[in-house]
Amino acid sequence: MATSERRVWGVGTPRTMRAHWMLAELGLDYEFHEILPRTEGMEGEAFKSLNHRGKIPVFEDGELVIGESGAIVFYLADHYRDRRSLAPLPGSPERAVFDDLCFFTLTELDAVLYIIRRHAGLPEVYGESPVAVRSAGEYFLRQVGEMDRRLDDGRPFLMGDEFSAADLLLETCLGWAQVVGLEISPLLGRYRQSISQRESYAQAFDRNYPPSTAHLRAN
Ligand SMILES: N[C@@H](CCC(=O)N[C@@H](CS)C(=O)NCC(=O)O)C(=O)O
Repeated sequence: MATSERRVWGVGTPRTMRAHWMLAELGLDYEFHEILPRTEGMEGEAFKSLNHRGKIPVFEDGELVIGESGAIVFYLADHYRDRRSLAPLPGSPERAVFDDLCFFTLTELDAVLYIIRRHAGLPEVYGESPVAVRSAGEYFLRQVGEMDRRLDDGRPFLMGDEFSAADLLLETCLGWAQVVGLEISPLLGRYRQSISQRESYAQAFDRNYPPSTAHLRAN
Protein backbone atom coordinates (compact mmCIF):
# COMPACT_ATOMS: atom_id res chain seq x y z
CA MET A 1 0.00 0.00 0.00
CA ALA A 2 1.24 3.49 -0.85
CA THR A 3 2.14 5.58 2.17
CA SER A 4 -0.40 8.20 1.18
CA GLU A 5 -3.27 5.74 1.69
CA ARG A 6 -2.63 5.73 5.45
CA ARG A 7 -3.26 9.05 7.05
CA VAL A 8 -3.75 10.40 10.56
CA TRP A 9 -5.58 13.66 11.11
CA GLY A 10 -4.75 15.23 14.42
CA VAL A 11 -1.91 15.89 16.84
CA GLY A 12 -1.45 17.31 20.28
CA THR A 13 -3.72 15.14 22.45
CA PRO A 14 -3.60 11.76 24.24
CA ARG A 15 -6.20 10.43 21.81
CA THR A 16 -4.20 11.39 18.70
CA MET A 17 -1.06 9.99 20.37
CA ARG A 18 -2.66 6.51 20.28
CA ALA A 19 -2.83 6.45 16.48
CA HIS A 20 0.72 7.78 16.02
CA TRP A 21 2.09 5.38 18.63
CA MET A 22 0.39 2.28 17.18
CA LEU A 23 1.72 3.13 13.72
CA ALA A 24 5.20 3.58 15.19
CA GLU A 25 4.99 0.25 17.06
CA LEU A 26 4.03 -1.46 13.81
CA GLY A 27 6.68 0.35 11.79
CA LEU A 28 4.10 1.58 9.28
CA ASP A 29 4.57 4.63 7.07
CA TYR A 30 1.80 7.17 6.92
CA GLU A 31 1.04 10.79 6.32
CA PHE A 32 -0.33 13.03 8.98
CA HIS A 33 -1.95 16.40 9.31
CA GLU A 34 -1.10 18.62 12.25
CA ILE A 35 -4.68 19.50 13.06
CA LEU A 36 -5.44 20.68 16.59
CA PRO A 37 -8.83 20.59 18.32
CA ARG A 38 -11.04 23.62 17.88
CA THR A 39 -8.70 25.33 15.43
CA GLU A 40 -9.21 26.35 11.86
CA GLY A 41 -7.44 23.16 10.74
CA MET A 42 -10.67 21.37 11.63
CA GLU A 43 -12.64 23.65 9.33
CA GLY A 44 -10.89 22.57 6.11
CA GLU A 45 -13.14 20.92 3.52
CA ALA A 46 -10.96 17.81 3.21
CA PHE A 47 -11.17 17.13 6.95
CA LYS A 48 -14.83 18.01 7.27
CA SER A 49 -15.78 15.69 4.43
CA LEU A 50 -14.26 12.78 6.40
CA ASN A 51 -15.47 13.67 9.84
CA HIS A 52 -18.78 15.15 10.91
CA ARG A 53 -18.07 14.65 14.61
CA GLY A 54 -15.74 17.61 14.88
CA LYS A 55 -13.22 15.42 16.69
CA ILE A 56 -9.67 14.20 16.28
CA PRO A 57 -8.13 11.74 15.64
CA VAL A 58 -9.40 10.56 12.28
CA PHE A 59 -7.59 7.70 10.57
CA GLU A 60 -7.68 6.63 6.92
CA ASP A 61 -6.40 3.38 5.49
CA GLY A 62 -7.35 3.23 1.83
CA GLU A 63 -11.15 3.39 1.75
CA LEU A 64 -11.45 2.94 5.50
CA VAL A 65 -12.18 6.03 7.59
CA ILE A 66 -12.59 5.77 11.38
CA GLY A 67 -12.44 8.24 14.23
CA GLU A 68 -12.59 6.65 17.66
CA SER A 69 -9.05 6.28 18.97
CA GLY A 70 -9.85 2.90 20.54
CA ALA A 71 -11.21 1.59 17.23
CA ILE A 72 -8.08 2.83 15.45
CA VAL A 73 -5.90 0.96 17.96
CA PHE A 74 -7.92 -2.26 17.61
CA TYR A 75 -7.98 -2.05 13.80
CA LEU A 76 -4.24 -1.52 13.53
CA ALA A 77 -3.46 -4.31 16.00
CA ASP A 78 -5.68 -6.80 14.17
CA HIS A 79 -5.13 -5.80 10.58
CA TYR A 80 -1.35 -5.60 10.84
CA ARG A 81 -0.79 -8.41 13.35
CA ASP A 82 1.58 -10.18 10.95
CA ARG A 83 4.06 -7.33 11.46
CA ARG A 84 3.94 -7.58 15.23
CA SER A 85 1.46 -8.87 17.79
CA LEU A 86 0.00 -6.06 19.88
CA ALA A 87 -3.26 -7.82 20.80
CA PRO A 88 -4.24 -11.48 21.36
CA LEU A 89 -6.25 -13.23 18.65
CA PRO A 90 -9.93 -12.24 18.52
CA GLY A 91 -12.11 -14.90 20.10
CA SER A 92 -9.42 -16.22 22.45
CA PRO A 93 -9.75 -16.04 26.26
CA GLU A 94 -6.63 -13.84 26.30
CA ARG A 95 -8.35 -11.47 23.91
CA ALA A 96 -11.35 -11.28 26.21
CA VAL A 97 -9.06 -10.19 29.05
CA PHE A 98 -7.32 -7.73 26.76
CA ASP A 99 -10.66 -6.29 25.61
CA ASP A 100 -11.78 -6.02 29.21
CA LEU A 101 -8.68 -3.98 30.09
CA CYS A 102 -8.99 -1.78 27.00
CA PHE A 103 -12.69 -1.02 27.46
CA PHE A 104 -12.12 -0.39 31.14
CA THR A 105 -9.39 2.10 30.24
CA LEU A 106 -11.51 3.85 27.62
CA THR A 107 -14.76 4.03 29.54
CA GLU A 108 -13.66 4.20 33.18
CA LEU A 109 -10.48 6.26 32.79
CA ASP A 110 -10.37 8.14 29.47
CA ALA A 111 -14.00 9.24 29.51
CA VAL A 112 -13.63 10.43 33.09
CA LEU A 113 -10.53 12.46 32.28
CA TYR A 114 -12.46 14.14 29.50
CA ILE A 115 -15.01 15.35 32.05
CA ILE A 116 -12.12 17.18 33.72
CA ARG A 117 -10.90 18.49 30.40
CA ARG A 118 -14.34 19.76 29.40
CA HIS A 119 -15.39 21.32 32.67
CA ALA A 120 -12.06 22.62 33.96
CA GLY A 121 -10.03 23.17 30.77
CA LEU A 122 -12.73 24.32 28.36
CA PRO A 123 -15.39 26.10 30.43
CA GLU A 124 -16.10 28.55 27.61
CA VAL A 125 -17.20 25.64 25.39
CA TYR A 126 -18.66 23.09 27.83
CA GLY A 127 -19.49 25.09 30.95
CA GLU A 128 -17.70 25.32 34.27
CA SER A 129 -18.47 22.66 36.86
CA PRO A 130 -16.13 22.35 39.85
CA VAL A 131 -18.32 19.61 41.34
CA ALA A 132 -18.11 17.46 38.21
CA VAL A 133 -14.33 18.05 38.02
CA ARG A 134 -13.70 17.13 41.65
CA SER A 135 -15.87 14.06 41.52
CA ALA A 136 -14.31 12.92 38.20
CA GLY A 137 -10.83 13.21 39.76
CA GLU A 138 -11.86 11.11 42.75
CA TYR A 139 -13.56 8.57 40.50
CA PHE A 140 -10.50 8.29 38.26
CA LEU A 141 -8.19 7.65 41.22
CA ARG A 142 -10.51 4.98 42.57
CA GLN A 143 -10.86 3.23 39.21
CA VAL A 144 -7.18 3.38 38.28
CA GLY A 145 -6.51 1.35 41.42
CA GLU A 146 -7.71 -1.62 39.36
CA MET A 147 -4.59 -1.25 37.20
CA ASP A 148 -2.41 -1.04 40.31
CA ARG A 149 -3.87 -4.32 41.51
CA ARG A 150 -3.21 -5.93 38.13
CA LEU A 151 0.42 -4.83 38.03
CA ASP A 152 1.04 -5.57 41.69
CA ASP A 153 2.35 -9.10 41.01
CA GLY A 154 5.42 -7.57 39.35
CA ARG A 155 4.37 -8.13 35.74
CA PRO A 156 5.93 -5.48 33.50
CA PHE A 157 2.86 -5.11 31.28
CA LEU A 158 -0.89 -5.45 31.68
CA MET A 159 -1.02 -8.71 29.74
CA GLY A 160 2.11 -10.15 31.35
CA ASP A 161 5.58 -10.20 29.84
CA GLU A 162 4.75 -8.60 26.51
CA PHE A 163 3.81 -5.03 25.72
CA SER A 164 0.36 -4.78 24.11
CA ALA A 165 -2.04 -2.14 22.88
CA ALA A 166 -3.69 -2.29 26.32
CA ASP A 167 -0.52 -0.72 27.75
CA LEU A 168 -0.55 1.91 25.05
CA LEU A 169 -4.10 2.92 25.97
CA LEU A 170 -3.39 2.96 29.69
CA GLU A 171 -0.19 4.96 29.35
CA THR A 172 -1.95 7.69 27.38
CA CYS A 173 -4.47 8.01 30.23
CA LEU A 174 -1.84 8.00 32.97
CA GLY A 175 0.13 10.74 31.23
CA TRP A 176 -3.04 12.74 30.81
CA ALA A 177 -3.96 12.26 34.48
CA GLN A 178 -0.61 13.66 35.53
CA VAL A 179 -1.04 16.66 33.25
CA VAL A 180 -4.33 17.50 34.97
CA GLY A 181 -2.71 17.12 38.40
CA LEU A 182 -3.97 13.70 39.50
CA GLU A 183 -1.38 11.85 41.54
CA ILE A 184 -0.94 8.28 40.37
CA SER A 185 0.70 5.63 42.59
CA PRO A 186 4.47 5.06 42.63
CA LEU A 187 3.88 1.67 40.97
CA LEU A 188 1.99 3.25 38.07
CA GLY A 189 4.63 5.99 37.94
CA ARG A 190 7.35 3.34 37.44
CA TYR A 191 5.21 1.54 34.85
CA ARG A 192 4.84 4.82 32.92
CA GLN A 193 8.53 5.50 33.20
CA SER A 194 9.47 2.14 31.69
CA ILE A 195 6.90 2.31 28.87
CA SER A 196 7.85 5.82 27.87
CA GLN A 197 11.40 4.60 27.23
CA ARG A 198 10.24 2.67 24.17
CA GLU A 199 11.70 3.94 20.92
CA SER A 200 8.28 3.91 19.25
CA TYR A 201 6.89 6.03 22.07
CA ALA A 202 9.56 8.67 21.53
CA GLN A 203 8.98 8.63 17.77
CA ALA A 204 5.23 9.02 18.18
CA PHE A 205 5.65 11.64 20.87
CA ASP A 206 7.73 13.82 18.54
CA ARG A 207 5.07 13.58 15.86
CA ASN A 208 2.13 14.05 18.16
CA TYR A 209 3.58 16.87 20.22
CA PRO A 210 5.38 19.28 17.91
CA PRO A 211 6.64 22.31 19.88
CA SER A 212 3.57 24.32 18.90
CA THR A 213 1.32 21.96 20.91
CA ALA A 214 3.09 22.18 24.27
CA HIS A 215 0.22 24.20 25.75
CA LEU A 216 -2.36 21.65 24.56
CA ARG A 217 -0.98 18.50 26.16
CA ALA A 218 -4.30 17.39 27.65
CA ASN A 219 -6.75 18.38 24.98
N1 LIG B 1 -13.78 9.19 22.13
C1 LIG B 1 -13.03 9.93 21.17
C2 LIG B 1 -12.81 11.33 21.67
C3 LIG B 1 -12.28 12.26 20.61
C4 LIG B 1 -12.13 13.65 21.16
O1 LIG B 1 -12.92 14.12 22.00
N2 LIG B 1 -11.12 14.36 20.68
C5 LIG B 1 -10.85 15.69 21.19
C6 LIG B 1 -9.37 15.91 21.25
S1 LIG B 1 -8.65 14.72 22.34
C7 LIG B 1 -11.47 16.70 20.26
O2 LIG B 1 -11.34 16.59 19.06
N3 LIG B 1 -12.14 17.67 20.84
C8 LIG B 1 -12.74 18.72 20.10
C9 LIG B 1 -13.95 19.25 20.85
O3 LIG B 1 -14.50 18.54 21.70
O4 LIG B 1 -14.32 20.37 20.55
C10 LIG B 1 -11.69 9.21 20.88
O5 LIG B 1 -11.16 8.56 21.80
O6 LIG B 1 -11.18 9.29 19.76
